[in-house]
Amino acid sequence: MGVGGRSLKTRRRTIATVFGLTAFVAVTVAGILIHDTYVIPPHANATCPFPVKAGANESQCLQVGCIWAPRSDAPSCYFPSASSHGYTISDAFPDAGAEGGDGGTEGGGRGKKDAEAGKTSEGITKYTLKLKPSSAQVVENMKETLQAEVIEYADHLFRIKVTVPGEQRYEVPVPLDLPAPSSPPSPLYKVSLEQSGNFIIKVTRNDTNKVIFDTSIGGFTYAEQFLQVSTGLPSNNLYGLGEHAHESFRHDLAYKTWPMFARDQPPGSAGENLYGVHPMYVVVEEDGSSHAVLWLNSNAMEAETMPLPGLTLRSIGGIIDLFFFLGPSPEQVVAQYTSVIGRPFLPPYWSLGFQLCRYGYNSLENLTSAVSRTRRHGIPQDVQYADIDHMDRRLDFTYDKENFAGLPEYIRQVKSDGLRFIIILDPAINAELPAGEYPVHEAGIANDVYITWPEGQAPDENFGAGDVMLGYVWPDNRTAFPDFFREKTKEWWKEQIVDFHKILEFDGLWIDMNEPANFGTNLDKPWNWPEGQDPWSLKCPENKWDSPPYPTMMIRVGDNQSKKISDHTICMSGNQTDGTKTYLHYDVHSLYGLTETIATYNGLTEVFPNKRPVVLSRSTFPGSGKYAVHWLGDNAADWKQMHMSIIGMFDFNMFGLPMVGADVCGFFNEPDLEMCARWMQVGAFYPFSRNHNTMGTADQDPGIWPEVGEISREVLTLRYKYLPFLYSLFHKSHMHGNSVIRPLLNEFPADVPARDVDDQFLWGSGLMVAPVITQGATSREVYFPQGLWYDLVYAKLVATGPTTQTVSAPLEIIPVYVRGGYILPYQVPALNTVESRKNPFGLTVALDELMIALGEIFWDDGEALEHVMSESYMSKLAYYQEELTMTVMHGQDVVAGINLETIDILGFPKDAQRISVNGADITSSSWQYDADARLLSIYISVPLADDLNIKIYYDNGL
Ligand code: MIG
Repeated sequence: MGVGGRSLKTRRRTIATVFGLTAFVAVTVAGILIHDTYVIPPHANATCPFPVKAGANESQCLQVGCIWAPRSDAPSCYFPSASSHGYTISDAFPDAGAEGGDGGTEGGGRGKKDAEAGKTSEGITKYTLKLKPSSAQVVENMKETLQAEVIEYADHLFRIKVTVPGEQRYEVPVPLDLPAPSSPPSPLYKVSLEQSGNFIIKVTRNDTNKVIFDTSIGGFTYAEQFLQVSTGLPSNNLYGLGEHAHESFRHDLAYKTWPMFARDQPPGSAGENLYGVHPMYVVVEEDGSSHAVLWLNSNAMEAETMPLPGLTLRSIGGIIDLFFFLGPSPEQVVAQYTSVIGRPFLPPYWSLGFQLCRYGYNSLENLTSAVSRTRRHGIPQDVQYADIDHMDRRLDFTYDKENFAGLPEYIRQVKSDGLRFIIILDPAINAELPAGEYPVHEAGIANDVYITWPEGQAPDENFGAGDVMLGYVWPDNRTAFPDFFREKTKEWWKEQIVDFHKILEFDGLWIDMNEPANFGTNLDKPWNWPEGQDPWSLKCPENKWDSPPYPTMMIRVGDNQSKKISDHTICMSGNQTDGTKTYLHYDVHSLYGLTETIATYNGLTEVFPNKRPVVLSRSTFPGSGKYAVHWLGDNAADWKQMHMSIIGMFDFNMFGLPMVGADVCGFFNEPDLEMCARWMQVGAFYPFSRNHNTMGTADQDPGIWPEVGEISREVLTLRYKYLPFLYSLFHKSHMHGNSVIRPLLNEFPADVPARDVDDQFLWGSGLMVAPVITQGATSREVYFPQGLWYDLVYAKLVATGPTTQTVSAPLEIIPVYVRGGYILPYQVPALNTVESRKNPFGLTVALDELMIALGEIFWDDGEALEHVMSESYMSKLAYYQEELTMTVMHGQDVVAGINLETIDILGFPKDAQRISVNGADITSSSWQYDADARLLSIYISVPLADDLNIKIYYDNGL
């Protein structure tokens, strides 16, 4: 049935509360609220961002048909409400009034549709929309006629797609995993697209009857190069949208604008658009039910928050294509989202180990010293990197035979000790070396792999490059940019990877600068242009793509020197092709990282057949999580950035890319001992844990300071101990789409204080980390949600939530807690995972109030591709009524010879009288009870591959 007047009343109340206005006029005619008669205050409407150039003044605002309503703390120009701006549904709906409201036009193929609504097939309903003559004319080329489709897939999933009939507009060519459209049996939602003839999208959550999406606030605009959707939100709890440096996880709704367009931009605090693009948000509704909306679009976009609460999304190309994920739990939202964009890949076990990198070792000797320092301090390490300074003149697929002489031999040698090696690749290929000097590029030209100018538009002087678009990045000459849409490019890239692996036996690849970055675009010359040469830079022509009418906020934030969307990248009019279709770089710019990631992933599977590849990518897009690890870019040694790294992890876990972390101890600037120690501690709980810094700064690997070395050894040893737990979480994420790193709200969505906690995080459900991220602090406040919380290291109950406690945390301590009710599998740690994987296992069993705990362990050989989609390597752990059972569901081959040896039961009330393992009593010397800690430790030796049943007899007073 239609949504009816009830929720509209709710909406009006919300507006009234926010703005303190009392002057609402609602006219009720026979129980029908007439939308048109609302007096909605302009500030409750979507911001009208035109004209952008000089900042709107009154006459400019009025000239385009928007409303001028100046206020010091808000924008001054607004769209008229949806009753005059936007579209009408060109058909009539006879039953609208009968539904007791504003004309519920059902999406979803369940009857009551006017035949004229369009061809309706199973699960798909189509509508024709007409632009109202009264609409604000904010930009030229407003579309007169649109087609809106509601496509239903499942109870929790539907899509609203708005296209222009008769026009082949660009649509994001990223494959999605969608079921066939069908009318779901019991949808969690209701969609209506019409109120009083106005095209207004309204989505209601059925069980709470809450409106979760409502475009009646105006701002539905569809023009050639400007698309906008604006919605009221059901609560202030807005999360997501990326990639940005968010200073708080929950969004500030005071009109913050966040541009989204892939850019080589270090995280700052001015709301810049960073490396990747993730146009999705999550809202936690008042009762904790949560939903997500993805606008699948790869053009330059921006999101603007509103205190209403509301959100405006804009794009300057493509189509409007909104996907709704109804949850209702925040974890279900992530799982539903990744079921569509692709489940996260399962990282090989070794990549969960500690990783060390820096830009500017400048010699093999400096690199090997860092590795030795790490070893000397007993700090576990699995991966060592070489950055661009290991290359010969910064040419991909080469190494510097002077400063890095002996690198191939060194890599082979450390590999035999269990260390892995990852090298960097940049997309920009030196295009100007003399013939015979750089076969990589010659093969590139021969195979036509590069992004080109549109036909006939290459500059007159193009330095012999034909129609290839040239730029300038790290090499000493102009560079060309591979077009990873082309089959030939993928083949060529794969060959380079395979060939170079014959020289340097890397284990994974790090792909940087893939926004793609270009230096000095539109400027006189790049900052690093060779001295003495005639100044030159890539200059983008004037056309509708390189100078779009609405360039988005991105030209006004950060270091956008040329004030163009091509700033620091290549020209928007550039051409790419998949062989069938030609794409404008304008449309596919933000997919550069994803396409390079896939090409690199496929190259690595060629080198390592049947092994899971590691590709670390800077630029990402929805779907990247299927292939990529991501680091949060060029942060700085700064306490605030340490905090933001936690928020960044939350964001990327929501974006379906859980293998994420920030540069530990900061990339730019130099940390002091205290900062690096604290950062090593929090970084030990990043899924991707890598210490990395920039050229020209002092070394900051943990062995540099003896104190940091000691602290790092301790905390990384703790990480290594619980890697089986982390690995099992990744498997779960891969199989079911769960997050790995979780904000508290994912586990406690109805807990109001938890919605704001972004300086604590969970590994899955069972482990909570509360790092110290404040200079000088030796204690911190920790919020413990509902339940029992045990200190992980001291195995002692410390809190019964919900409660906030001040906990002591001197420099050598990072507070980490196990949550009652969970079993964490662990393994005796070692200096790397090759060694630790041979060690015995243990279980940390943390009992809840009912003395129950659950867990699971996924165990395989740690790298084979074929295990990836299998549940058969999973064991379920359960402790219930004094009985611990482990049901093993995996094959035996890969775990043969590994034993389960220690079981720590936290929160056990008394010493045991008798313990039996698989039916046979064990001797009393095989367990130990610490009455003070209430910790029962049992020592056994059972092959991990076997089922297990442990029964504990004790005097429980019954
Ligand atoms: O503009 O390869 O984000 O991690 O060390 C610098 C050198 C280029 C940027 C990457 C950073 C890397 C650096 N790169």
